[in-house]
Amino acid sequence: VGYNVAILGATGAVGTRMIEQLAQSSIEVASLKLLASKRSAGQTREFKGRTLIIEEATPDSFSGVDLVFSSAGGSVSEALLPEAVKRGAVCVDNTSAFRMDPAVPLVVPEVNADDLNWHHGIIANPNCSTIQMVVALAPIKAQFGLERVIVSTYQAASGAGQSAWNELNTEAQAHLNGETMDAHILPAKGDKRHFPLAFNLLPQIDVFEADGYTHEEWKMIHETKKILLGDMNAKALKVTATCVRVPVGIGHGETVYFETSDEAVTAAQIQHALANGAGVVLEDDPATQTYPTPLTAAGKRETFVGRVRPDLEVDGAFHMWVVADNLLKGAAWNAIQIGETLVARDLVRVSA
Ligand code: A2P
Ligand code: 11C
Repeated sequence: VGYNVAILGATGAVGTRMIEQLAQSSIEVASLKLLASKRSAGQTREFKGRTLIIEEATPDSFSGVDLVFSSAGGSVSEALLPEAVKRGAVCVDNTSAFRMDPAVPLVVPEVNADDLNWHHGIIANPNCSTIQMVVALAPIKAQFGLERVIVSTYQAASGAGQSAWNELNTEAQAHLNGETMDAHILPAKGDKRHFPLAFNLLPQIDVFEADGYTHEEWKMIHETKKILLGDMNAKALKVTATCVRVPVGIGHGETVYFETSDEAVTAAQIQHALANGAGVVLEDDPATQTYPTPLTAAGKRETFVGRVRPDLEVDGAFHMWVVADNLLKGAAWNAIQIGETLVARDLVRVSA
């Protein structure tokens, strides 16, 4: 009994946490394959007291596998996940490769779990900064309507992968030792120029689009529309984003301005909706300086919200501060939670 599971990208910042979250999940695992590049083949990792050997991922790695969790980069997903589906596996993909495919559900279980019902083998896990924002916005939208969102992000280095996180730590150490900081990865792997993140802020996450927005900002806009309204170009909700990398290891922060459809709604009503929202923890009390931070959110599965207050000039509009562990709710936990939901709804099968 149980499912034959594979984790693709098992050695990465997210893959490592997928192993941990799977071990703690309700999914019954009959067998687990840990897949990565040739570079890591032969290394070992622990799962529930057993030592597993990392294998190089190839199309045939997926023979006999029921459920795949993948976080090895978009091009790896594009090459291997269709092969896995051909072999009968259902894949939960943490990369952006398939998110905007209208035939692929983009799912945050607290928000749109019913979209899992129409999957054809691949389910996309949204971008980390999108996930925590929609978890906080969903209960507000459900009760008071939502017309406009303006978000600014404060994103941790680990969002760009283990190597970017290592780069931040090395730069910080070098700077404190009075040495020059060398940057090779951030702000965006493969872009022309690189800048240190330590003791700095980088207003660029991912590469620039022709319109002057970064691709991360593009994702936050279109993924939010697809998750909340079912259409990546929906006009009924206006969304815009500015994404900034900050010298934090784990935990993305976001300031979110939103306009509801109800001009009479109060901050207390918004706080009540958030306190009862699925996956949300409200930590909001200025009198006791209570609000979430990356350090307090790291290692947790929930999305934390504080600083809820009305806009002083626009009726029905509010500001809030949203924090979550980008590697857990933003990636590994949301993926495993999708897996748990697929199992609970008997959807771990590929249909035409
Ligand atoms: P490897 O460690 O062998 O390079 P991160 O997001 O933290 O940078 O991690 C990326 C993950 O994707 C790692 O597990 C990495 O494995 C894996 N990966 C990178 N390239 C490939 C590939 N061509 N095939 C399979 N896995 C890959
Ligand atoms: C970051 N949000 O912090 C990005 C990483 O689309 O899954 C996640 C990229 C993605 O750099």
